[in-house]
Amino acid sequence: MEIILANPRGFCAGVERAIAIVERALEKFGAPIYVRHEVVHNKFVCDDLRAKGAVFVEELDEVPSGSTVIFSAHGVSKAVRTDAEARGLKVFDATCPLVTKVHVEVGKMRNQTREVVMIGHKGHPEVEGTMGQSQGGMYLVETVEDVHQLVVKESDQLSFVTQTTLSVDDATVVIAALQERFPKIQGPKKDDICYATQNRQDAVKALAEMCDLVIVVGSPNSSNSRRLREVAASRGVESYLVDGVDEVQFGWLTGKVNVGVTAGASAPEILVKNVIECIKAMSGAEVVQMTGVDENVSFPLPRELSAAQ
Ligand code: 0CM
Ligand code: SF4
Repeated sequence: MEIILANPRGFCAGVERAIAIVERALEKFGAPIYVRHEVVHNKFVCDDLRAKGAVFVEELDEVPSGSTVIFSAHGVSKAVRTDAEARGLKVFDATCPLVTKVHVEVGKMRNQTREVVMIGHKGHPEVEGTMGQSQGGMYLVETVEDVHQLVVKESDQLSFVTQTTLSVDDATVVIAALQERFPKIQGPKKDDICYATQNRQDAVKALAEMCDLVIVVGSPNSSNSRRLREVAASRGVESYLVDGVDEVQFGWLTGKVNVGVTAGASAPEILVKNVIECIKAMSGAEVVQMTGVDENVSFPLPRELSAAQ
């Protein structure tokens, strides 16, 4: 048996930055540091930060006034920013710059009095944050069916944006349906799916071609991790999402020749390493790395938390 590792996999630049913001804030100001929503959607990462003094909350009314709060990588609505200010909180913003880019686009579109259709998953914090860049004038669609049902005010004045972590293939189909129904709709060149999502989906497609089992390391609330499992499964390959090595089942390996392993953008490499070690121990498999694109992306920390300060 061979274990084939997808490349790239695991942490993206936005996740590295978001975790570093919490760690640096803890170092600089001491515990507790409040974090609005899981800073990234990974249980191991959040448990580790919690042990260091981070306190995760869902709403700002759980944060004592005068405290420091960090917004998660997924971004927040304008109302949340205003609320934080009104409560006198010190804010560090761990919103991924690629999510902020979409917020800025929405702002520009709304300033031109265009209505905006967002393609995304209902209830996801990134969708709530992006939809919350405007009071009204926005619509959410998830599927082609939603596009067919959509009622807008001015179909000649429409734009669209997307969640950053969608399935590239699913988004293409929904965008095509929007363009067919609203021929004048404007949008980004292709979509707003980020480089990390795109690259990890490309890698898992290549991986699935070579494997009869794919294991994706990531938490169940991580949108991009879930999409990786779906993409592999859509290639007809038995695929599982695991939060860690404890969830790997011996029975999955029976009769398999090549086992593919990858990880979502919020899953640390230590979890991948533990899964590999476990499969090796169970089966005596060899480990092979797939080649893939190099990612040389990094995002600076907020000035107050950067090393020079
Ligand atoms: O958006 P998603 O649920 O995939 O979030 P995540 O925390 O798993 O991954 C990183 C991000 C963002 C935005
Ligand atoms: Fe940013 Fe993409 Fe990573 Fe989300 S998955 S934090 S949008 S780089």
